[in-house]
Amino acid sequence: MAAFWSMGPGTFEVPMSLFAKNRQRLSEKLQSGQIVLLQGGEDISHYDTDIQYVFRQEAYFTWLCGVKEPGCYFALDVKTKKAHLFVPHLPDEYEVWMGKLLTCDQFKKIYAVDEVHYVEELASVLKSLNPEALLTLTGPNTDSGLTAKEAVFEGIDEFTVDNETLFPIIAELRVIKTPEEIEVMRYVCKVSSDAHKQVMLYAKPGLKEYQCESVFLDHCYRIGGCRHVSYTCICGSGQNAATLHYGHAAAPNSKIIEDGDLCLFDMGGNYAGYAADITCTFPGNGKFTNDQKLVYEAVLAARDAVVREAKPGVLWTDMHLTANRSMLQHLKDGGLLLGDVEEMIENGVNAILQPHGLGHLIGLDVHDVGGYLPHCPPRPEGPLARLRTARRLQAGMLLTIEPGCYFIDKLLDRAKANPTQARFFDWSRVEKYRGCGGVRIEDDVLITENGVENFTFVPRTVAEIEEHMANGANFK
Ligand SMILES: [Mn+2]
Repeated sequence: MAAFWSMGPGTFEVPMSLFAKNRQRLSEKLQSGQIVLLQGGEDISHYDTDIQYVFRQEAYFTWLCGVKEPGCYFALDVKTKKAHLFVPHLPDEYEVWMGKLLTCDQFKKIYAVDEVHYVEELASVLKSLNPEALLTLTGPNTDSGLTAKEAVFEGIDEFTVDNETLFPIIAELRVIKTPEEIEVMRYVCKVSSDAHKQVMLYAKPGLKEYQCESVFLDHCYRIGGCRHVSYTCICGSGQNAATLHYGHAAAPNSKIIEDGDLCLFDMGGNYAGYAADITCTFPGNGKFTNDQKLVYEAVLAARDAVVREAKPGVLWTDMHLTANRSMLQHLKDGGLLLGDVEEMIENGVNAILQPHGLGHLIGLDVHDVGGYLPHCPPRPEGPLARLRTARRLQAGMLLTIEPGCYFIDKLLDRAKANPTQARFFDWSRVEKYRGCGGVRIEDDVLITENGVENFTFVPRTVAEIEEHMANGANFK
């Protein structure tokens, strides 16, 4: 029987052939004599205690082999195409606390690899393979500024190590998803979409934001088998909707949802390491006010414009501006903004209302790798510098499309004090929006040969949201 990983009946079966295909794609880019060597993640303790975080595997390691355990290494011999997994040799005593230890043979079957050895055999096994070079992985994460951790082991100095070749190749391969990866993404996006719909049924004034968060977590885990979410849930209601990274430890989604609040909930499940990242904005009481509707539909127009225009060959920077233009035009038609839309963009009005980029690559990392590789357009200067990629779209990329419009006091004050920007706002209207938070609509989409396939299935129009919520807590 073909090997797969799942969380049991009813959850998605991730075939181990997904990872074998990734190895195949990688070895096609490399040369005989090279051996790829990656070191997986380690268990991490809570400070000086003996309590550990639930282990989450490092993403490049997952991409190469799908191995779930900490403390492993993985080698891919390009000449023979053989996959070698190295697992920690745990003491017998371990069985008392952690359960039966797997044998090397069992690991071999579970992960469908050619050879399994203990980590202590790493140097001797690699020596017997007689590589011209070990390719290790290190390079910058352009979102965090941190660096991928290079494999090290005792005895590595006896090998020729090349730590430059691998990174741009493997990062680029991660950008274009295989059909097998696309199916995992489709699943995690569906589970996350359904979880958002449950939240919208449950939400009502008087609840705390985290009670809605818990409905999301429950659905993703209980129904979808997603033990993790991809990032800390952002569940802002009212003014909190304008705090882009709300939900952190000092602001733990604990406000009470008031009648009349908009809820901006940005949450995504994680399955087998693959991430979803979806945002829904809806009225806590189930009915949009006219003012809320204007802003919501401006953001929806931006989303729709990108879904219409995104396709292979198009620049992501152009999609960002397409979204901005649609939103500004809609707000102008609604009387919030004044003047010419192109002039608004020249003067940075778009970045006052939407300080973040249109979206990002998504996959094994929620902000996935490959945004600014050496062969890609560099990070733009000026107002587009916040974009996480400036690439031309290609079929097989997965991205989020997440336009937003926020009423952030600090930015509005700045615009009001700046005559080149202030003239574009009808302040008698805009002032009334202070404190109301904002709107974001975030979909996860696949770029296909013809355009876009949307993996997000949630109520999106005002009518759809109000109709869906009418089946929920507000109207029972
Ligand atoms: Mn996102």
